[in-house]
Amino acid sequence: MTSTTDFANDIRLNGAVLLAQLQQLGNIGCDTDSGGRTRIALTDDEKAGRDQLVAWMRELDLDIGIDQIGNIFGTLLPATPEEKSLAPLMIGSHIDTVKNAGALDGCYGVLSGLAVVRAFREANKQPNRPITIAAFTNEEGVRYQPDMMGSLVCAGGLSIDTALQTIGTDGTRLGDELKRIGYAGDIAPTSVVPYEYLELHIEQGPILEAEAKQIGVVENLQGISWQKITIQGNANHAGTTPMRLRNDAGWAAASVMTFLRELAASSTNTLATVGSLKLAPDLINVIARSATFTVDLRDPDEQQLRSAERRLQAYLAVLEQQEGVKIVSKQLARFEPVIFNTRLVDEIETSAQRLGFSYRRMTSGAGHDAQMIARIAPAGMIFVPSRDGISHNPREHTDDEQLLNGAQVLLDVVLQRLEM
Ligand code: HGY
Ligand code: MN
Ligand code: MN
Ligand code: MN
Repeated sequence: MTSTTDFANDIRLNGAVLLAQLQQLGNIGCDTDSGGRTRIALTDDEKAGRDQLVAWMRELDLDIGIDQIGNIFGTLLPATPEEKSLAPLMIGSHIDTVKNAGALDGCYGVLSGLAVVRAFREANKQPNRPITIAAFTNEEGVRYQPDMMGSLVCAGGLSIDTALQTIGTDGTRLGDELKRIGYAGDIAPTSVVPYEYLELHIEQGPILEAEAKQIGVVENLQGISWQKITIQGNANHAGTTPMRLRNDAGWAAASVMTFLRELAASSTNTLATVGSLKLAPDLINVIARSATFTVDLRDPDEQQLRSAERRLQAYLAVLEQQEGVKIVSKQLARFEPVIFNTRLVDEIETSAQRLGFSYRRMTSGAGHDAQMIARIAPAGMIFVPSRDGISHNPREHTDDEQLLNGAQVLLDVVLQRLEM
């Protein structure tokens, strides 16, 4: 019976392959001018990324499954039938990106999961329970909302039928696109229930770098509220219409943005973002007939998030009266804050200590698939620093050494959780 240390000593991370695969995956859908890559969910470029991942899973001789929402699972099986029948230790994240993205968001967690199973393979060892690497569909949610959709369906938070019917911002139906790229699998998403779930991710924020910490031990994730707001006013001549007679949808949208900035400034942790704004008819000398924009509200405290939503709705009601416009808001996504499983959080902290890394406990500002899987299994997250705190941007970067630190902690936690 090998002790954990003997067993663990044989199992070593192959950092070179991990770094090479991050580079290779990062080249798929890459735009040479901006240096960013765009692999928006269910596009041809994302299919190319999926195909590459599946090829790497095949090289590791993993048991591959695709579920009905296109989540990709690669499993390293144990030796005995009893062990094979156990719920898997799952390591997951996503490989879809926003537009003009960095190479690490999501991909780092999935490929580090491959690195963990590669360490077993190269040491010719088998785990005592299945280890499943998951790449969840449409984590970013930029084309089809809500975001984190694949893991949400896996966690039973959205029915597969509703998900497949989703119409994207480009008018396409999610189910058709999934079929078109050849990833409409047959596994029932809710049939995949992990024993525990781990996600390694770049912080995508400035804290670890500012405090010169190597590892983030994530205790909780913020709540997220996404809305699409449409304001209908009256198009009119910019030169002949007195200011007091206008129903200006553009001005109304701008006043909501100012209101949101003041709301966030007056609260402890609430963040408010209007990331997309379209005016029509979008002409220099015509008062805007309509404005369509998105609102992204976040807060680690559910009551604060609800209060921000209520205050926004109250402001919109007053604005409708004052400006004589019609305002409709549609909820695109709504996730409550999540507190991670303390046993796993403690395990991650102990691993960081054992490996001699500086670390701090922290909240995740971004949403992650772990937020969904935490509904069905104990989940934990590990962060590594982001240079200048930048993400969702081609300048996203984490040093190789820091990337390997995170993967080391992931491997160590896996070995501890398997108690091999
Ligand atoms: O928006 C988010 O935080 C997630 O990455 N979709
Ligand atoms: Mn991500
Ligand atoms: Mn992201
Ligand atoms: Mn995310």
